[in-house]
Amino acid sequence: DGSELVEVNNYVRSNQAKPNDEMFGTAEGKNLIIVTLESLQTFTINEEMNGEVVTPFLNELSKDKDTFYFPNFYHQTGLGKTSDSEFLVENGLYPLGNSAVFFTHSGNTYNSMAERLGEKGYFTNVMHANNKSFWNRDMMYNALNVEEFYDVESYDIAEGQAVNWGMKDIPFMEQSVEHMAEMPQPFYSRLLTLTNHFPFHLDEEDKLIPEFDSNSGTLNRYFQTVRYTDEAVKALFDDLKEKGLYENSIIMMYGDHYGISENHNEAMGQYLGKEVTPFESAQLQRVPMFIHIPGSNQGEVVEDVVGQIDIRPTLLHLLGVETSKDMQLGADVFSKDHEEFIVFRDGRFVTDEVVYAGDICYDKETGEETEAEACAPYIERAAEELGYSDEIINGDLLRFYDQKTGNLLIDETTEGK
Ligand code: GP9
Ligand code: MN
Repeated sequence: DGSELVEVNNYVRSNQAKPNDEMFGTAEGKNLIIVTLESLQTFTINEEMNGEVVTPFLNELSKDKDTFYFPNFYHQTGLGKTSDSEFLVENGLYPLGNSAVFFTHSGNTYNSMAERLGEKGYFTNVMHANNKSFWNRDMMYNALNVEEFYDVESYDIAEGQAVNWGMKDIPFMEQSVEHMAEMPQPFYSRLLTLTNHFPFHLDEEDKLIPEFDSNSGTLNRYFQTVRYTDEAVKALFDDLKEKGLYENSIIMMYGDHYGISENHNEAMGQYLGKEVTPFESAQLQRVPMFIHIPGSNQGEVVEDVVGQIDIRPTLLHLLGVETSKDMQLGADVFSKDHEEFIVFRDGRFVTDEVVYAGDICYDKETGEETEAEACAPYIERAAEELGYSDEIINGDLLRFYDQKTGNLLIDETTEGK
């Protein structure tokens, strides 16, 4: 009957972070472009592989005066991979631990970011050159109130423009921007890239750097496909400028999840020059996040520990949309109340001081095992945070919530009975 919502609501309200007045509304009325960078991990950013720069464009962007770059941003996805990251972005809730939420809960009521921006007059859409039913996206996007899905049918894939899982990222960017040029403004577009996906295959002409030289062909090729995706992001920026869309847009880009699994620890250790312990594995769950606001001039590298759960409040606040009544977890990364405590979907967590992984408490600075007491208070909180999110999804609790007023649509007199 929705009575569980009382406790969930109390938790959400007491964990809310107030927006930062200086940042709130700084991008009001602008288009929002979110780019999901397939399988992109932070260990490739501002680093070299055998003397080759892997992400030249993103490196420059990370230092740009209009970019906030977050090197300590963690993914929080589970079995649903890309779709889990989409779920986090849209809802500010965690995906589920034992299933792909896009498949199992597309019939739920949600109050997505797309819905909020739609109410503000935005044209909301997702662009991804794959079959519309992959990850059950067509169904879930209806539940999320995404107005239009530009799926594979919306793209002309010429000879030589597909590799690996489908359309190459560079022509995808070009045609996506052509679609944007036709959209009513302001728009909210989410672009999902595809080329940097396991097993990381490329045509010869798209190999811009050599392979790595470990015993893992997967890791060896990964650097090349990352290098290609970097070129595609550059193409996106160029195309947006050419179509006159750049100035009036903010561009947020994030890695969806890891590309290199623990099966490649030995090769990964060779690249990193150190053994991949549970501590290092957790740190390898960092994926990059960039918030690029043309003309902002306030850009910086933000070292705080942040995660995908924080995206929704952060972006809505930048666009001048209040979220104090929203049923979301996570916090605006620019808020002074943002707490450095990020929970992975599997229960591991990271704070500014510790990393908890493999049931071991590590000192974040040294990577050495530290006393269990340093992690103890967070273990329960991590379970609680995931538990409340799961309750919302499993109980379809947003049915009983009016986001506009913050009212619970339940009979409070029967509550607890
Ligand atoms: C498929 C793309 C990749 O459409 O999103 O999916 P993934 O395997 O990364 O979840
Ligand atoms: Mn993915």
